[in-house]
Amino acid sequence: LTSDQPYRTGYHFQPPSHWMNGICYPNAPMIYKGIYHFFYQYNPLGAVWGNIVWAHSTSTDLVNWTPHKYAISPSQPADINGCWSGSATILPNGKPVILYTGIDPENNQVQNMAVPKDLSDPFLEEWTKLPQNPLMESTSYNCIDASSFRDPTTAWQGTDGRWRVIIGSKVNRNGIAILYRSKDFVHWTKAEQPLHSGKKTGMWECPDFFPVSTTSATGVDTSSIGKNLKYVLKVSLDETKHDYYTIGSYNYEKDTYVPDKGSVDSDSGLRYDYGKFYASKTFFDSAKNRRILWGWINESSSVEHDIEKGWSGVQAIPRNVWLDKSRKQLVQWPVAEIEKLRSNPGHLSSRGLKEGSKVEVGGLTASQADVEISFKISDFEEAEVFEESWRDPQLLCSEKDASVKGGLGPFGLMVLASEGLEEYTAVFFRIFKRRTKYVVLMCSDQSRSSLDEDNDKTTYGAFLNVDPVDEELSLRTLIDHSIVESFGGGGKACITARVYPTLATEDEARLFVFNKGTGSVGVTTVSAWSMKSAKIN
Ligand code: DQQ
Repeated sequence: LTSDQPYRTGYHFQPPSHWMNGICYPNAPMIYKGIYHFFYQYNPLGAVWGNIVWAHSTSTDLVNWTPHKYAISPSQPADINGCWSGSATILPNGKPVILYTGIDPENNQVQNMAVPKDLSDPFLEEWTKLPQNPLMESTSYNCIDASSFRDPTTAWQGTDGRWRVIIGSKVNRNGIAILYRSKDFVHWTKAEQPLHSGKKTGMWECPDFFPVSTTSATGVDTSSIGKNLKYVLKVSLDETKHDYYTIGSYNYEKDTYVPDKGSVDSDSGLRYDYGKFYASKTFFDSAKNRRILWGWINESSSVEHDIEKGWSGVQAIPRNVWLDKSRKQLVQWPVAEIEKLRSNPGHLSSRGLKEGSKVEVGGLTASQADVEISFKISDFEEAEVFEESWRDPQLLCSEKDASVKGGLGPFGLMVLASEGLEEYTAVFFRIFKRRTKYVVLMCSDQSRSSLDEDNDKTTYGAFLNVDPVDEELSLRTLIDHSIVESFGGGGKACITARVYPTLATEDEARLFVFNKGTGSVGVTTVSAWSMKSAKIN
């Protein structure tokens, strides 16, 4: 089967089987009685979007997944035309509830609730919808457009004990997080003020609002209240298909969120991932006191290709997420559980990378691997001067792609490479001099990833907030057939790409470390493993 399906993943979550097609995004991830639940938007009838139901899988380790029957599918007038995104909330009595968007007979978006039928079933296979649904509706009275009113978040309790939830929306092209409050979780009242809004961003899909600790990397419950907390508001921008976030404060009295800096838009917003990663959602893992982020990675191939291969959409590896010491951004790292799939470590023969070096990391299955590498620069003489007009890291990475020789860099990894380098994806750094400091650029260059021209081979890039004088420059890349998921600077910048090599598949794929810059670069550590396949659905 594998040769017909060279792009199916070995350890990244996909729907059950390739003839059951679907597009998926995470809905309502949660942990209940020690079992992780993952729900996702699924089309049982095809490899394109439509006929949306909630598919459901569970896991005890976030690595291996067991499928269950659909948790929620259209049955009530309030969701007869589709069961769209939503979130789970674990109530103080330990009971999980789900709020989700239903599409009603008039194709209006409304918010509904479902509860487990049998709380003694750890798999929570059966869900009962409330007869009162819909619980929240847009009306001409409250001026919300019924086609832009969706994706309720996990609810949180305010200092007054009432529940709060936000719903994504827009007014003209201004994104808005509409706030609702409830005493009993069933009767919801719209607040006069939204929690937050943004200018000219377009629709805010799948908002997520959660506290992060300012004193440790451990996660906190969504309803936590206290001094040592900052808040994160993330929105998925329908117009650009990227997930943006800001870090800020939540005023418990006024029920408003104020970002410390910037806004959730393409100009100044921070992104979870500078490649493909959308409609993501976090949950608090009470078993391990961490906050976990799930994101959806769609295809970079044509719809025809999706239909031909019979599936579309995968999930990123769940990421632990916490506030960076600078308090200016988040840090993300693949959950530690994934490391149990590591086997057959690879090896690298040389440690110093002079100009033009290309060294193979051998002895592993390079189409399904986990690579960690650290670089140390001791001589910055060759660093080129950073030009102040270089605002857009993605543009800079595509202009200065992996084939463009530089001063310090490009250096990094060539993954999913064919023997003759007809195909490769390059994940690399460049270091520029900017006055007395240095700027680190991280790129994922897909332009030579496949000989098949029918794919989107856009190059991605991000600036990485690491000082290469004091710190080593680390890169971790999870390679999984058609996924290249990279974490720079210990998770300060993440870039996920989809690639479809025609030669560099299965055992033909190679892995190289390279340096195409004139300046020398030292490799301090390199660890690479073949990844065993997870049991997924
Ligand atoms: N897709 C869902 C919506 C959400 C969007 C429908 C995100 O609920 O806004 O499948 O891609």
